[in-house]
Amino acid sequence: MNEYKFILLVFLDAAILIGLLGYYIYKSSLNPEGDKSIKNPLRKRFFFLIMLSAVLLILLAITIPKSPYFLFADKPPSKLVFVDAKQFNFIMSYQAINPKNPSAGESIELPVDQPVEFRVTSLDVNHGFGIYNSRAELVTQTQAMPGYVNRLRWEFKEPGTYKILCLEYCGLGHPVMSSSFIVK
Ligand SMILES: [Cu+2]
Repeated sequence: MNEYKFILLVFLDAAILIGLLGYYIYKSSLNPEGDKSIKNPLRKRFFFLIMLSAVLLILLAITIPKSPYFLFADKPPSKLVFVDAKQFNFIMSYQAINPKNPSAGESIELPVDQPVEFRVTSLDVNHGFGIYNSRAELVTQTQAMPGYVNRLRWEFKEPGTYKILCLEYCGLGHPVMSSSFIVK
């Protein structure tokens, strides 16, 4: 099971748990006089809030360190790829791209199991830079914005051909805006 499925499962379990707790408290509040064991309904509510806070704190503690913003922050990338998105393709190069005279780019090959860095920008409008594996699963992504350079670090675990798709509607050619690179 990969970590994303694990996180999803944790969230689903927590949602079910919170739902069950809420239902239990709702049921027990329907006829408080009938149940002599409930001396003070506020105590139950307080207990529920404490439990809810504990569950939320645990979830935050598990998921925040897995936030992609911290991924590979302490590892120097072994390869740098410059990406300039432009209606309607992606120009990729190992060298910085001159925005005034963008070249056609070059075909990119990246090493497996090593951190690499994409420096993504746009030459016209906002685009998305989504990387898909050979099973068409989204691996990682960032936005391509004119005037900004977004750094995307990743370590590819599987060799193969990865496809890049634009993830933001950028004009009539958006559906065909794609590119690819090889990891080996
Ligand atoms: Cu697009």
